[in-house]
Amino acid sequence: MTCPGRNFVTLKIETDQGVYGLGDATLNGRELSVVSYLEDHVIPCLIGRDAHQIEDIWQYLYRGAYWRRGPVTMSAIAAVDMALWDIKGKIAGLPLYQLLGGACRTGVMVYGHANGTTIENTVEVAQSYQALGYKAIRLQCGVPGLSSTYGVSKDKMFYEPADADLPTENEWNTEAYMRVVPKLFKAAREALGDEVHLLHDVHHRLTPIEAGRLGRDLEPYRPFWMEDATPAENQESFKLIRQHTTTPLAVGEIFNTLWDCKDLISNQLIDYIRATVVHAGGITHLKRIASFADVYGVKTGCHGATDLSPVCMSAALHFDVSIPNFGIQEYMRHTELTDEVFPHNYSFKAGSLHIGEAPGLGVDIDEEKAAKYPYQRAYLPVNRLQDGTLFNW
Ligand code: CS2
Ligand code: MG
Repeated sequence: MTCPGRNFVTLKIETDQGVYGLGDATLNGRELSVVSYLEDHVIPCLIGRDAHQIEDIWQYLYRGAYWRRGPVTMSAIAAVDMALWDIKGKIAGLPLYQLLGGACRTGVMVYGHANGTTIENTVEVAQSYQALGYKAIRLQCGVPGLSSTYGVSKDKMFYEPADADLPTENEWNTEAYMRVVPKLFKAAREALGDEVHLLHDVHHRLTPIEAGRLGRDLEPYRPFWMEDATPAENQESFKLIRQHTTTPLAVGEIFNTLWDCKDLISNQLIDYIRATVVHAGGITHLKRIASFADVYGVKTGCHGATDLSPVCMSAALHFDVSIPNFGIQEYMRHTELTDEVFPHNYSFKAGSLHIGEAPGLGVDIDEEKAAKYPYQRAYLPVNRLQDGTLFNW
């Protein structure tokens, strides 16, 4: 548990041969639940096992828990899985992607986050990302009349929504939001040109028909995707969105198993699956999801926010570079302090991340530095309509 500006949970598995592996177990706002799940329920069962038996250990932790699925359980299993793959790569003397079938591409295309309080300022930040070489940029801007909204922060290179010891309250107005996003995309296309990929995160805030309308309003500006258009517990609801728009749909950063997205994928209701290594059971399970998605022409678009540690980002890049149906990787940079605690090999060049050739994941943790930053409780915000109704954040 370390908090170099934000909380991260890291699992370290040591073998009796002195080789160790790392896994990210960070669940934003519920970190201590995963620490307890690991320390009190998982680790006692791992002592003495053969670290090479990655699949058997995955099945043991998934089926053996009886209480399957859920973000806490699957983040804990993910951390064990990442650490075991890290160990296997180190013992083999190979970067992990070589054990996953080798590289299918020369680099991993990423998207950065341009955000601003107004359309003008968001477009300016987007131009600075374009100048840095990004080929894909997410656009999030303030909503006139609202004091706060998702995705807009004072920091322009990273975004940390877990901002207080108790949940801060954001306010929301769907109509005002739906008026501003098409204007944002129109201005961005005019300023950035036709080639750059433009993305947007609705963050679970529309009804299916509203999402259909926004998707249609954005079609002239050809978004790369519209993310989390509507809450996805009811996978059926994406049929309604699909009936009204050809704007590509992405969903899944809060999913934790294939079962959360099986119907969305097999009915081709989405175009990108956003499930990520740390919250969807690790590399072993995420490869299952990607293989299933490949059958239906659905690509990956892994979540990669600041609250997923450099350990997860490293694991994700080995996954991204080695699967046939890679789509895009989110890349919210980490602070310098975080990068000092988690030295890593990946690097950014011309719009892509490159994982490097170190054996295993290619990331480490400086435990001495990590110990200097104790846990600081931090919650994600809650969101209310302007009449006080509790809504989706
Ligand atoms: C967002 C995240 O990156 C994204 O697409 O949805 O910022 C998300 O809100 C945070 O990861 C939640 O901790
Ligand atoms: Mg998102």
